[in-house]
Amino acid sequence: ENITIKRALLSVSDKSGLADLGKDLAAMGVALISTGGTAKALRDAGLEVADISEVTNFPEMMDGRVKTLHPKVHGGLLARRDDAGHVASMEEHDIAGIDLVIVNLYPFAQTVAKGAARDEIIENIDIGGPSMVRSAAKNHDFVTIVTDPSDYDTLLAELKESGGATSIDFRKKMAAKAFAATASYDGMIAQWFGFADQQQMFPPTLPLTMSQPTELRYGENPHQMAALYLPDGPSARGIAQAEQLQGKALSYNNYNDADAALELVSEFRDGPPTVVIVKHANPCGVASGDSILEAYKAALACDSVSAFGGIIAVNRPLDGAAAEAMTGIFTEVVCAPDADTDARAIFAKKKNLRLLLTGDLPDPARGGIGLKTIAGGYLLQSRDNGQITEDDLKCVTKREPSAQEKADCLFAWTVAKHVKSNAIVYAKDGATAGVGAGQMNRLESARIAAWKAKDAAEKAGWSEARTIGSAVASDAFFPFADGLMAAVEAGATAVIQPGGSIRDDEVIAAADEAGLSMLFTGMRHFRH
Ligand code: 93A
Repeated sequence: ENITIKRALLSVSDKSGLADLGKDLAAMGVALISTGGTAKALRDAGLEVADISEVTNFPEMMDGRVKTLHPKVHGGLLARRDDAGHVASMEEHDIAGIDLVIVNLYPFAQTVAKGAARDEIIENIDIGGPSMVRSAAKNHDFVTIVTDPSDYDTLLAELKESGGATSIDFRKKMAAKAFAATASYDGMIAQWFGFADQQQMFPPTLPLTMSQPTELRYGENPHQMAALYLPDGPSARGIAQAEQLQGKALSYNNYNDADAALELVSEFRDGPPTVVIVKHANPCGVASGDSILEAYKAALACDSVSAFGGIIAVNRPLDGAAAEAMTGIFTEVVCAPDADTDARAIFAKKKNLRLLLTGDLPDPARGGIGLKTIAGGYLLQSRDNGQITEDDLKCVTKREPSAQEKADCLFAWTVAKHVKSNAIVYAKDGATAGVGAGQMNRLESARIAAWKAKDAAEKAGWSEARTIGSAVASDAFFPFADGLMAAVEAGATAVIQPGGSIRDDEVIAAADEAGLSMLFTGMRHFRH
């Protein structure tokens, strides 16, 4: 049924297009009611407007927190005009019907985005606006609701076409849009609470609101469908926000691997130039150096076989020399905070290589959540943002580590945090020497890492594997001495691990006997 618009309530934060809309409505003989700022804007445009306080017989109060929350407003919005009881109530309480509502809400997301303080953010949680939007949308049999300035033209076209009325189809469509708008608005607020008080508030409020998904070519395998979702409100920066300069769209696996690479290199945000090479979400080479070029060479030398088709992340803007070296073998994706014109030109020639610019690297210590599906449910945990410093290390052996051993221990430990468990990482002079990932026991990871280091030495023509004189990190404690002994056999002289096994004494004794220096971190980094 068509409903003629006689009385409209306008209350908008985004005042774009307002004056023109007001003029057109007034020209059609529609009476206008408005809240403070909106009324002023309409008057400035030469229009006649009734203040909401005239309707409610109450002043706008409490800094505007209470403006439209009144039965004279909500009665006018919610009354069914074809219901005798409702109509009687309107008459009894002198409530006039409102036929059209033009509302958009306090700019909550924009206030968060500009880095406002908590008080200002809270003040920008709109209460009266969404209430009017929901009242009008619920009563769309009789009331038209428009929440998006880009719909003003559609509204005017509708009114012109129907002689100053709207059709039920139009009102339904706008009501659906209105509920979507308030749902996403509240979703953003809920998300902000979780985001602002990450550590204090757990479990966080779900569901999180998400953008429209971007479809990906396929999932982990070609027979699986896949899509990328971005949070609708505030979020940490990450691979999902990176700017892609060239190459075809990223695949599901590319996103997953690039995320792993960026997360690991971010641990070195404040460190020397560092390069991470990732394959199948595990690092296969990580190194720090005097330049990105030097670091890349050292990272590649760790496992040049696996690096083929890998994903690289760096912690400094890319220059031409590093870019040139990186194009020496096939690489899927390179992520960097930025790239200079030389680097961009070199990559531009490699059509299949995707260059992602991330801007400043994310804070490795930030909060956040990890979400994983299991059949019939979801597992959620806070992000592994655990970090240790030198002060947290406890030497449990007779021999203290040398400065270099300690530095290599910390380096290996940081890498091990980002390797699938069981993780064993050998490192020497700020570069990984061997990475053992994803085995079902720690001994095998230790053996595989050592074997790979030997292989790398043969390929590079070095006289010995770089595990000789290395530091070794284990993501969880050694339950027995055997894993440790495999590292000793490989030539490691220093060990870093959480400690905490019931057989720690046995493991410490074995370390002392082998002349090792062993550090306990007191923190575990399982990653599955
Ligand atoms: O502070 S509120 O939650 N309380 C209210 O009663 C209320 N009524 C409308 N916010 C309220 N509004 C919002 O004010 C609207 O959603 C709109 O965004 C804004 C318009 O204010 P003004 O007309 O003063 O610029």
